[in-house]
Amino acid sequence: MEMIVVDPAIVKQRAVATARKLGAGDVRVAPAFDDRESRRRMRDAFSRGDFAGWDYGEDYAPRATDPRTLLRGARAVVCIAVPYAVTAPQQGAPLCGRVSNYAWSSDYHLRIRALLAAVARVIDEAAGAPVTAIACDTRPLAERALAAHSGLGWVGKHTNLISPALGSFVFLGEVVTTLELPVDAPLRKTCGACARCVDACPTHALRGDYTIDANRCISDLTQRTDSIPRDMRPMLGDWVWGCDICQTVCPPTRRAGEAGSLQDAPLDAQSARPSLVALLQLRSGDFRRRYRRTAMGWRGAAVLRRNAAVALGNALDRSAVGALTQSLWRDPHPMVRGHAAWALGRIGSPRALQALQDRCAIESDDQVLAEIRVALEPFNRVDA
Ligand code: B12
Ligand code: SF4
Ligand code: SF4
Repeated sequence: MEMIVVDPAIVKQRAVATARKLGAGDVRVAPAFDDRESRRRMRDAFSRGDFAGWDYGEDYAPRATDPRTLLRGARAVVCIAVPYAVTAPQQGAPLCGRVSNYAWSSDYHLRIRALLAAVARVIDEAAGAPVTAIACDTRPLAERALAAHSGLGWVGKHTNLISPALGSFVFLGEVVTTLELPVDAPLRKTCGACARCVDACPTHALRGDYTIDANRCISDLTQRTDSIPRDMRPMLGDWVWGCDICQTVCPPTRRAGEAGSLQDAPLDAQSARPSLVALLQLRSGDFRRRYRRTAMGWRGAAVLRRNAAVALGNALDRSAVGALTQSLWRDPHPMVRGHAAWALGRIGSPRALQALQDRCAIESDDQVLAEIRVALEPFNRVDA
């Protein structure tokens, strides 16, 4: 690449214009620096065990809070907020689950990485050399802290970044660069006395001091690959992937939705409100066809079948007993059979209990057997 000397303010302008043309709702620049304050917050969170289910190594916090570890010599970070769907989908089929709006359409990682790559190209071309690295979700980078430093918004009590104009239903992405682009000022804003998200969270995951116990967050629980703790299952309600409750009640996000500044309606009602029985019966081939290209595609079909079993247990609808019984007998994954047993125990109809007893006589997996035995205990039933 030929070295071209360009005014950093013009490079910034071009980067911003490119990002906006490709769907960014706001773009601002933060300095790349060693963010000790966010590192302290992160370390405190890890030592409280707030992220016990995540495999954050010892070096995660120092790397995530210093973009210069991602790109040597980095001086600036272009922070980009891309709005996504807020429009409530039509009511789905009877007995349908609920998918978080961030997963309604095609996988955001792919869309945003394409946007970030285009912005990076603009900067590289202006510099006449590769001077950028991009990040969205999967790289060790404290994206919300960076967005807050750039002035895109503030970190709310639900721990998401809130843009004053767009609310919090925005994805974040970054282009880290060694070019010294002019930086923007952070906002001086907090949630003040508001605590709507804290009160609305059904699992009490939010503490109200801008921290979260992620082990209790439905978003985390629906994405884990092992069993969902029994005491948490009733709190999942009909969520089968992610959760939007704390953001849906958030005043700036509500205002943004009402102003119509957000986009992306679901592909169809089925994407947002899938039939729970269909999800419970989802096989790998159908999973690949339907979900591989969405943000729900990374955990596999068994996780979705498990989540559908939990939501059916919460729906307490006897019409699901047949499908749950089939699942208890036929699902190849013991985790799914175990959660189907739990759901049958919750429903507790004579047919559901008979299915549990019959299976108990021949089930060979210890964990499934343990689930069946607990499900057969009368105290486990909702009407007990
Ligand atoms: C792990 C993870 C999760 C976990 C843990 C969530 C959490 N609250 O940390 C789970 C699975 C629960 C999750 C859920 C969701 N996630 Co998530 N997740 C991540 C991921 C990969 C890492 C987050 C992380 O490191 N957490 C550890 C904590 C300790 O670090 P942190 O979140 O960065 O928090 C720092 C800042 O908040 C900062 N901070 C706090 N207060 C203040 C104040 C000031 C002034 C400053 C400067 C900094 C600051 O200090 C903290 C420590 O450094 C990020 C992508 C990324 N690389 O950042 C996406 C990300 C945070 N997730 C995202 C989304 C969309 C979601 C969901 C909304 C999806 C859904 N609908 O289900 C939910 C929201 C749940 C919730 N209430 O937070 C978006 C958030 C966009 C936004 N507007 O903020 C991100 C940024 C992905 C992306 N690129 O768009 N997620
Ligand atoms: S995403 Fe749901 S479970 Fe998680 S903190 Fe928000 S309201 Fe609570
Ligand atoms: S609901 Fe209120 S407290 Fe929670 S993040 Fe939004 S503004 Fe802050």
